[in-house]
Amino acid sequence: MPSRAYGVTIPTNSKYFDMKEDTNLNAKINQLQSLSTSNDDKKLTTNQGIRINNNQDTLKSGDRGPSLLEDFILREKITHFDHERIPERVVHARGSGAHGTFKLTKSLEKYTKAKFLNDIGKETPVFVRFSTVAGSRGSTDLARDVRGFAVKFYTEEGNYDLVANNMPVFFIQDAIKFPDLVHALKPEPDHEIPQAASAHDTFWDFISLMPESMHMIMWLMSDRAIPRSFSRMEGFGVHTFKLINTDNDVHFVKFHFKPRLGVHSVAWDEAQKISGVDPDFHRRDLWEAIESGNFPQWDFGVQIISEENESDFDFDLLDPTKIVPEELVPVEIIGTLTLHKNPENFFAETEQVAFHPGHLVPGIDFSNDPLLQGRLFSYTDTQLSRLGSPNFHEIPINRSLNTVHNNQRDGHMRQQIVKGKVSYEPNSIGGGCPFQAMMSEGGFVSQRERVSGEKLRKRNLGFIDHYSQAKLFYNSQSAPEKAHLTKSLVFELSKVTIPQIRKRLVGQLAYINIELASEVARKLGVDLEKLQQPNHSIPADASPKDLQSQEREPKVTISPALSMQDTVKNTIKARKIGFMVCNDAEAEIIDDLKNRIEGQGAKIEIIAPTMAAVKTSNGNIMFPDHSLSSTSSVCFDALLITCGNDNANDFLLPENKQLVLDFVNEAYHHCKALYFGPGTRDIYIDSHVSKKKHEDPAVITEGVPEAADKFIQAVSQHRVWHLEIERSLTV
Ligand code: HDE
Repeated sequence: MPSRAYGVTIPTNSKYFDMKEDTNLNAKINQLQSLSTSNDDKKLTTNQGIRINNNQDTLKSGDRGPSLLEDFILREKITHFDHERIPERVVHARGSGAHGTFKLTKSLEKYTKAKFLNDIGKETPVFVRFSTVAGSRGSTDLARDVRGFAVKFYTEEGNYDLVANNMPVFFIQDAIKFPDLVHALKPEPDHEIPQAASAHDTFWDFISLMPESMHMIMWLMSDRAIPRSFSRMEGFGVHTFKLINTDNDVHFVKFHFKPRLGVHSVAWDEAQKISGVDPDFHRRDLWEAIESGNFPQWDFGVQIISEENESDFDFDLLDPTKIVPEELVPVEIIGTLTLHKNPENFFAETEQVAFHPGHLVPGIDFSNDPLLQGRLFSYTDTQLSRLGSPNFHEIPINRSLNTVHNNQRDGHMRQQIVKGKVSYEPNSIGGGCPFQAMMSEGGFVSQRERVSGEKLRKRNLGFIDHYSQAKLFYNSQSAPEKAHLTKSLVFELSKVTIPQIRKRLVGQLAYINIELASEVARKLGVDLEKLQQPNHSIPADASPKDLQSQEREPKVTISPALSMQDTVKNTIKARKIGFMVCNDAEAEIIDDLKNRIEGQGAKIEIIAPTMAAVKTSNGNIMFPDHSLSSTSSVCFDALLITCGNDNANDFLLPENKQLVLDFVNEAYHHCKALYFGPGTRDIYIDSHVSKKKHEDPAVITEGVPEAADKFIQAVSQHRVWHLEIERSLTV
């Protein structure tokens, strides 16, 4: 039915309504739909359901006032407005979510009794929230930061949350240091600067005194911290968890999500510009990808380690600053995660969703990782202050598909109406209900584990080696990745105002790689020779004998899985390509390129000199998506440009030419693929592209054989990072 607002009729066949007609329903989405409402064709009411006759004027004494206190409609509206904010998350405040499905492709029955991991083909509804860590709710998506990758599986046995990140390790080994880490990372308390950035004194002060962070720092300074999109990030459970089967056998497990589109990132210069031009870049990408049917997908994988092999590694499996290299334990792919539906309401779903690593189902259990153990306390606690009530599990997005039956009652905003007199156990009045479930009936039983030991605050010596895996990460990077990592360290540390902190950090880098440390030292004006490095990794009470016993030769020194260079590069699906077009441009070429590119799942957006319609050579009209001044090259993965003949080329008009050159030059320096179509010779000549000295597979000019295929191939490669220096020399 068409809807009307102020005389405007929105046809029901518009894109907006199409997306509501969902073919991707699952049990959770059905449950949510039964709890949602729409205002279409309804009369305006108060919260008490009374129809409102005039929502534009306050009730006044005379038409010039004063306003009357008795105006309950005004009071209700303003009171609700005054209270419509809730505290943002203390970390991970900025986030974007989507619904989807997890489909099991390989049974893990041998290892776990968790039903959603048993039957091949089983589909489990999920809600996933991606986030940055440091910034507040309104901050930019492109901050250099870790990304949260929190997955709520609505299983038939209750909710299972895998509250993961896009990096497989963490800054600290023990939960007790988390508030210190976050205080150091967040804006400084005196002036609340900087927003969503680690490049400041307090963060690097803390890090320079925290050698266990050095492995994570390698990840954070790499391009993994500035992803191209959420759909091109990996996800990692970080901690070691346990799987338990029906015979109560235990296996350790590490969880992985591997993106079908590969792991790809933007350049740091680009990230900073995107933050200005489109701070919602990742959120928009996720939304648009789902709306256009380009559903983001990940392979879900596990690394399984038997209890007997727990001590086989040169690190402790409980240490969250370590990975289990894939060369030692391969990742077995067991299923596919697909995101296919955008939320209907950001606040109700993405903001109110409450994750918790302690939301477990039978068959999955924690390990004794001291970081994980602390998280088990934190997440319920934080929901109480953020969502305001122990009934947060009743908020629609948090509801389990399995119905909830227990004797907990009352509290702020209780929704469920539990019948009967009984809310205690044992009881006879209620016939003993609700009954405890036996293990065979799916009752959760914690893994039986022998524990003993003195009560003490001490770290195990197996956690001491802070540098081997930082080295492993650095050594596994390609040359351009190493260069980016070095540059970002220089950028971040250049923002540090206290020289002592810079020196301390350079000293830490020297334990990882001396060339890296020297290069950073040179650019910061630090004299590496003069640095006397205390080894902060040695606990005060460790004896030299203890330390010697910890020096173990790492089994893996290079891991190709850690380099984005080795990622998937065979698709242009969901790429966003800018097509710069002006009047008289050859229609045939535009149509051909557009059809081919869109046929492979990429999206073309038309950029014209202004928002005025463009008339192509055959007289057809094209409506631009952007004008030269309303967008920027950083919003696109690649650029195509085509114009009319040189006499009538709007791009060469004085008001446009510099903007066009900026577009082209910037895309070139960010190592993107460029296609120069007919009529673009002058632009090509005046741009930096023409100064190139060597063949460049990602610069395609009209007329070369199979130009369109070559362009598509270049886009699928993401970027020509190996040509970055060459491309920057053309300025
Ligand atoms: Fe979190 N973390 N965290 N964290 N975390 C939160 O919970 C915390 C850690 C992660 O989209 C908070 O609901 C402690 C590791 C994600 O809603 C809070 C410690 C990993 C999200 C909290 C950690 C994570 C959070 C803030 C150290 C990767 C966003 C709001 C002991 C495996 C979830 C909230 C979402 C959110 C505490 C460390 C991932 C305060 C105390 C390690 C993805 O409870």
